[in-house]
Amino acid sequence: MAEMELWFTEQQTPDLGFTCKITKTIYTAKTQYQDLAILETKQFGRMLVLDGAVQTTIADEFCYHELISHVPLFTHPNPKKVAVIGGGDGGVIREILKHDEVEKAYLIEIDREVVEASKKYLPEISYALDDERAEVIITDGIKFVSENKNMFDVIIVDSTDPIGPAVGLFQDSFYKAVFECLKEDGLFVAQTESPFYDKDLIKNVFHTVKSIFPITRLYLGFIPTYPSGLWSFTLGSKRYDPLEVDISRIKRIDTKYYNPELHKALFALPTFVQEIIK
Ligand code: AG3
Repeated sequence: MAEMELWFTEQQTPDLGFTCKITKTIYTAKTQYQDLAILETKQFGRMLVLDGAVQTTIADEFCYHELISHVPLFTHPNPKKVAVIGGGDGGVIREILKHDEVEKAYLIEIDREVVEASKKYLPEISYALDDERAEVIITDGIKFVSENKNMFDVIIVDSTDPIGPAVGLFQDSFYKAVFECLKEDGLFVAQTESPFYDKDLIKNVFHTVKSIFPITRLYLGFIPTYPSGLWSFTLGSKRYDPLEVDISRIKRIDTKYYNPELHKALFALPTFVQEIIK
């Protein structure tokens, strides 16, 4: 008898699905905040899924984790204290710790079960959570940034889509709190979804950040498993402009996507994306 085939579909839009063949369901749980699944896919290796949305896979996680980390960290001349809001899989922490000058990287994650499942089933992504420079704090990121002032050089917002537990991470009051939580020359980056499907969101976030931070920039990357593949990141900065970085001074670190030549090129936007943030 032929083996039964199992397929997982993320419904990326009401009218479009992204489907992968599954060789094994490694783990599923209903946590306090969301549905969690770790699947073994044929195409991308292990995959973390939250509320039906692909968060990361072994094959393409480097694209997202490098882009959201190295752009801000190489824009700040001396990032010592860094916080990640969300990102319970630990991929961003792993990239941050490639920077020797970072003394401490905090992971502020609301859902303990995401951290635990990632540690157990996605060690390639999560291993740096055990580093002595990393500290995991299980709490609401919104509460954390509101309660801490003038504390970080860089904040990276590695959230899920703006539905469910992450809604508040896309609101004006959160970006204001991020501003206060940063040191006087601090900067932050947030993942801000697909320029193809989420134009209104990108527009709103960009203009909100622009009304709070002296420097606001949008950059793009390619993440194969995310809706449309084309993904945006919004950067707000108090002093340092990513476009003013002297790229000859960027240290070579071990990366597969990011490199110094890309640093400024990532900010060159297709015309339809320029239109979104006009
Ligand atoms: N955070 C962004 C995931 C967004 C994906 N959206 C979707 N598949 N609809 C990823 C967390 C990785 N550390």
